[in-house]
Amino acid sequence: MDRRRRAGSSLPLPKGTRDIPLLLADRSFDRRNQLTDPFAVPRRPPNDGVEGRHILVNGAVTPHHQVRAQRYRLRVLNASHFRAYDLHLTGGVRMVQIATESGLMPAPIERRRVLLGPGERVELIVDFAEASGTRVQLLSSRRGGKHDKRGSGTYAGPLMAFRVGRSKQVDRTSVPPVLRPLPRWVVEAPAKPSHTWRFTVSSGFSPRWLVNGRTFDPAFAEATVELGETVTWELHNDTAVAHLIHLHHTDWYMLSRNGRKPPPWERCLKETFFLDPDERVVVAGRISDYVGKYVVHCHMLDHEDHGLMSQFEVVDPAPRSSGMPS
Ligand SMILES: [Cu+2]
Repeated sequence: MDRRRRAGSSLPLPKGTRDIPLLLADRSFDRRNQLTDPFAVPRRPPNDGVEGRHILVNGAVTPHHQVRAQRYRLRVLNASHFRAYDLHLTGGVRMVQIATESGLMPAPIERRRVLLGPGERVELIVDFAEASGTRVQLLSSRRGGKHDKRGSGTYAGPLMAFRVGRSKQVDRTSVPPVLRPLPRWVVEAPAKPSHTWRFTVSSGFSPRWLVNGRTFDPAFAEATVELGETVTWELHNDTAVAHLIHLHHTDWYMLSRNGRKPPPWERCLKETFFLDPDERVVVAGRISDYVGKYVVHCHMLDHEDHGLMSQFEVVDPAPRSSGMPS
């Protein structure tokens, strides 16, 4: 984190009070405004997603924030268990994405809407000079079409409001056209996946989420990788609900989504991938730091708790043959 922050600190992006973290989480409360137990009613896969009745932004229900008519950097994290959001701003105010949960992107990208699943993060530059003297709402909407029918619907409603000052402000910030180049291993990654992580759900009275036919077993590693290797893996959602697949150890780069080039905002480093029903993505990562077991899991926490987690094991590279007879 420190290294990433230093890498971006020389850029002319908004700082200080114009750099705002926004944590989105849904929670339910009883009549005395105390948190309710989300697990009071046991739920089973595939219908085990717990949703709160209220959406909180930094712990408050539909809060407002006073801003000046200037550029701001909004660091948005979806910390909900299960809910996804399809974000946009009212009044036609534009959002320019500069970062994901893996830090700065190679270049900024203007977004009309931003789909954000649990565990995902985006950083958006918003220029409130486009809306001086008005109230700009941050909303989430339904995605429309098949996405809302198959257990993967997004929240619909207001999240918070920005009250934008009227007076014109000098703004010395800007969004540079180049933010952070991709690491070199991205172009060296094998095109063909060496392993597929396939997500399914078992049947019967006590169904569990499965990864390659197996529910989470802390003693088992599904794949072995050598330290220093760049691996290419496929993630395949073979279920009827969305999953947010999160891979530990390193940042990952998406090579394809459903056999096609990923959309521009996914051609960057990420560590959590939104997979709608039947979707397949191919991702590459350089295994660079430590040996040991690392998890791959759904970031919808109810799914993870009900088995949607697996592991890969990073091992020291096999000793190269010295050419000497033993
Ligand atoms: Cu899931």
